[in-house]
Amino acid sequence: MTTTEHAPTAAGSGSSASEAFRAAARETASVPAERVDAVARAVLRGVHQAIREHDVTYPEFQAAKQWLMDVGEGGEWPLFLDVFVEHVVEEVAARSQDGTKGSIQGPYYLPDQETLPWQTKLPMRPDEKGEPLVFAGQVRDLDGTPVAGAELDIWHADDDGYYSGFAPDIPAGNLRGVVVSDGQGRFEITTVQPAPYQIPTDGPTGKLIAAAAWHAWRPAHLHLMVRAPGHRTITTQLYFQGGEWLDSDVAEATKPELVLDPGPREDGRLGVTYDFVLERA
Ligand code: MBD
Ligand code: FE
Repeated sequence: MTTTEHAPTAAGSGSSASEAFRAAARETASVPAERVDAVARAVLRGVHQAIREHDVTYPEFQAAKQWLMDVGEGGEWPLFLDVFVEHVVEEVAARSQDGTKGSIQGPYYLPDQETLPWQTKLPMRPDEKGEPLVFAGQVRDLDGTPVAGAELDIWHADDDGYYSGFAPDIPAGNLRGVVVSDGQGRFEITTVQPAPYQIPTDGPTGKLIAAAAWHAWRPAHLHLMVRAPGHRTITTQLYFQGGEWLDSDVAEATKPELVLDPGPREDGRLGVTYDFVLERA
């Protein structure tokens, strides 16, 4: 890590994540009353149980109320929920999913990034820090047929662990792009290795983590959404063998199938291949 002078504040990254969430087009679920009743009741029952089990006091209840207000006012609900809850939603979705394993999307996806050819370098600063990495592979369907023209929407943190669009001083679109696979489903993306990500320590999510004496780290990762007409979109993350926090991700979003092990290529650069397998929709 560099100095903390330019470290994004929670106020910066948290509220930007809230804005990105509000801006994203999504299906609005119309949830029947029976289901709201069942799920909301179960959530409340869990809270009631925790209070009884732990003899929660009035001052603790008021502190919790203050903290919940702070999360909302700080715009950190997307951050908090994606770190502590999304992995279970993904686990349930994965019950009916074949092909490449999914993982959580997290709060830092931005749509409509630059479209790039199958063999490409991600948009980066001329002096982008970090170990160059060549990430290559093929997109196939469950039968092994290559998927031509698949879109690999990729985004990841920089060598300081910060995401463009959610940190000051990083150009828009940095280390983001939509790479289109070639006629044989192939892609070859040059980028730099991301650093591990730390939840901002100055916001309510970070304060909870510190108050509970947990750690605030996610292992280094690449985010990907892989789309192709007629196929089910996969949202996933790829990690790095031997990387710090791989076995204690605060977001509990690692899976053994999603760990890359880069090695030196013939041209001397660090490289790794990973093939994606898509289900038919
Ligand atoms: C991240 O970079 C991330 O991927 C998740 C899931 C949550 C917070 C930050
Ligand atoms: Fe991330």
